[in-house]
Amino acid sequence: MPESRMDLPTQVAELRENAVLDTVRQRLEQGDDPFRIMEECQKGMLRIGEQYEQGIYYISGLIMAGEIMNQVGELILPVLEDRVTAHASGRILIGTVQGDIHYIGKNILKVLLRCWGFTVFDAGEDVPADVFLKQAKEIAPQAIGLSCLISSSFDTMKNTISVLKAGLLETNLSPGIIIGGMVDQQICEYVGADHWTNDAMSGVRIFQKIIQGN
Ligand code: B12
Repeated sequence: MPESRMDLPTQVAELRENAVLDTVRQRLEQGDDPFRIMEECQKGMLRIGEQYEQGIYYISGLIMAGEIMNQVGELILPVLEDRVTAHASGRILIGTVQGDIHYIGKNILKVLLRCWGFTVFDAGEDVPADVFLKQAKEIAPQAIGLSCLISSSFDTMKNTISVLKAGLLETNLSPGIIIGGMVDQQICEYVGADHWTNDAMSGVRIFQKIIQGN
């Protein structure tokens, strides 16, 4: 099938970089919902992940997928920033836990949170627990978001949460902790987080609830 007739998730899953970017540009020009476009790209990324597990793609496929998603982000995020007007306010610290360098989802979350009026501090990727704690003490966030996409970092995430909880006891801070990425309810319970999601927009809603409840 010619790549221009493939749907967007398939273009992403087949790493058709130019076709993906053309489709995203066209759909943005037509006024399509940027969230929907992002969701469709994420679907394609999930397929890439599955094909990587099956040995159809190698690490180079993941790298290429990351590059495509970064470029999609460059097209979509400014449109999102223009569309959404800020209502909320509050301080949020986010970062990807130690051992994990995935940042695309975290960066999408950061832009969305800023669109919704939050002040967001991004600790970056591969962030050790003591760095999260140091930043939390300096920034005094009402909520903390931890991103994690690889199962080998679940224990790091668990450790980060216990270091944060223990370290903040002596302060008057008790930020809600939300985890996101390749996580679920079971992992949320395992690591001792307060909430979980694998969708940035529902993440924004959870942050709103936590901060409004403070
Ligand atoms: C691109 C990619 C890479 C790129 C990352 C580029 C970058 N710097 O970010 C590169 C090539 C570097 C990479 C490396 C690796 N990767 Co990789 N990667 C992917 C891939 C294909 C897409 C990830 C992505 O960006 N998705 C798109 C974004 C938008 O989605 P998202 O991250 O889920 O984020 C959304 C939500 O989850 C949410 N969100 C994310 N974080 C947070 C946080 C909070 C607080 C909230 C509220 C919400 C939220 O918001 C986003 C928007 O809705 C996934 C496959 C997949 N299923 O996703 C594999 C995947 C995550 N990688 C995997 C693996 C194994 C690896 C490597 C170990 C490979 C290797 N052998 O070296 C290394 C790990 C390196 C490391 N130490 O971290 C596995 C993990 C499997 C597992 N169970 O552990 C996956 C699942 C592929 C697979 N199915 O096997 N990878």
